[in-house]
Amino acid sequence: MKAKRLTVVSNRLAIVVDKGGEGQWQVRPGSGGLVTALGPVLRDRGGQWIGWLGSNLREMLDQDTLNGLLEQGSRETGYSLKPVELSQEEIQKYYFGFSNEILWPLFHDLPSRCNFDPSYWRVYDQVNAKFAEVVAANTSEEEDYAWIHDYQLILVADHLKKMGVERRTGFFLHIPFPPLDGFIRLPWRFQILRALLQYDLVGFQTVRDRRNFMDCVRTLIPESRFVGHGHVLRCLTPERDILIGTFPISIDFKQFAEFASTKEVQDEAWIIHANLPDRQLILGVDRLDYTKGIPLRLQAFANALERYPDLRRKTSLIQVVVPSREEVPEYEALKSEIERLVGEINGRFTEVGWTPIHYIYRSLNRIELMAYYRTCEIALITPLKDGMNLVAKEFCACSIENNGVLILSDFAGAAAQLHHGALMVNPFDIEGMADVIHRACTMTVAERQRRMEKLRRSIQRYDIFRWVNAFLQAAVNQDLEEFPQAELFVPKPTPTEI
Ligand code: GDG
Repeated sequence: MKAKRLTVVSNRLAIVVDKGGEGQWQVRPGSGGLVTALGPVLRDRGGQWIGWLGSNLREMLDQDTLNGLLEQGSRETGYSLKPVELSQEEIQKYYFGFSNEILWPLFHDLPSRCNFDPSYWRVYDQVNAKFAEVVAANTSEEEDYAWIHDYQLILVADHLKKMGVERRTGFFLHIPFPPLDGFIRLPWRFQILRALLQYDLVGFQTVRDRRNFMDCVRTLIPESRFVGHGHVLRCLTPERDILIGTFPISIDFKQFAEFASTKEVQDEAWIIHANLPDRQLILGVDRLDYTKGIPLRLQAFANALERYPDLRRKTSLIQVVVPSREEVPEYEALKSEIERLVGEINGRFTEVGWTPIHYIYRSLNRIELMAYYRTCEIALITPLKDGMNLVAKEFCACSIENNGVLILSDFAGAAAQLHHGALMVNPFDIEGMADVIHRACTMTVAERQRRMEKLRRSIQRYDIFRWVNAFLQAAVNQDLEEFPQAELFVPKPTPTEI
């Protein structure tokens, strides 16, 4: 049976509700990889998005105002928004606790950063049950396909089953899946693994992640086996059979390439260029996170300036750090470390008319971000581990003159697709990264173009729509195009979940 509506379920809704400059409540589109990726996919298709609004708004807003803002958000995004309400304790233990102090570091191979507090598990379980209730109330077995996203919501399908609710469900993990010796440290390893096996389809970013998952299933559930080949395999367990696949996420290449050539972006790019003339610009753009490898990257840049004096006065690094999880002490410590390093390196190398590192600690608007992608000749993307890394793909899409150089970590999911055209680095190797920075700065135009053409072709071919279609084909044997346009499908009224 064909699904008529796509329901996306993620920790955060696709909008941000906050107070604007004049103290008025406002709705803004959310930022981050998932919204960028799925917004275009749901728009005008009667799709819906279920998620948490990001803060405890019920304490600050009355019901009518909130409903009005959600309606406005739905009109602006082009799809229906269904909020899940969380209490302060739930936010602390499910989101900051289990998700970000346990699963995030463990899945990024940093178990020493985990805080295995048992109370986190109970609240994580309870919040996942809450999400399952909202899914159950707003979907039907015949009409919907519920596509659940990421590590915060691993238990949703399990809870739907426990509630006796039959739904077609798929799960996509945006972050890496860890190797067996990391995963088995998790005190709730059996529960997490068995819960993943309750989905009909589980998708991973790369073959590496799927292989790690298969190793864990084979070891912890020895009666299971895998059959098939290609990007989707069948996992047979004593309880049920499910599909597991690899679906590397991508971007709306065309939209990025077109937007990069608009006058607004060109004007902004010109301003950046005019203020930083006669030098090559290297760009780093990351959320504030210890997985992104920012301190080692700064050290590598300093090492390059030290060992290759020809780079001085001719090269600057623009490092954009987007505030994230600032309430967590570890993130605050990381911010201080980055700021200390920037100060130290600039203090050491700055000369009249040249500052080695331009550090920006805020979220850029879209025009500014595109302008930096266009102006900077080199992107330096060096996560210690990353599910994919969309910034790498966006930079290439915006390099419309084919003159950008991508320096990419071996441990970004994007490496599997982009290693042919990028300069690959080990993000733990400071001198190795410094050598590659020098190589990028001195690369001939012909080599830059040859590499960038290859990168752009690959991203254009496998864009966000290919990603969605590949997942939906595996899930319900259906393309995005086969989900009816909004006017053809009028969803049944459902209770408001607030
Ligand atoms: C997770 C996984 C995976 C960045 N700075 C600004 C800004 N951005 C946008 C970028 C990009 C997104 O945020 C960041 O995406 P990433 O993929 O790099 O990283 P995560 O947020 O950690 O995402 C990751 C991803 O999910 C998707 O599956 O690739 O591995 O960790 O789209 O453009 N946007 C704006 N201003 C900024 O300053 N507006």
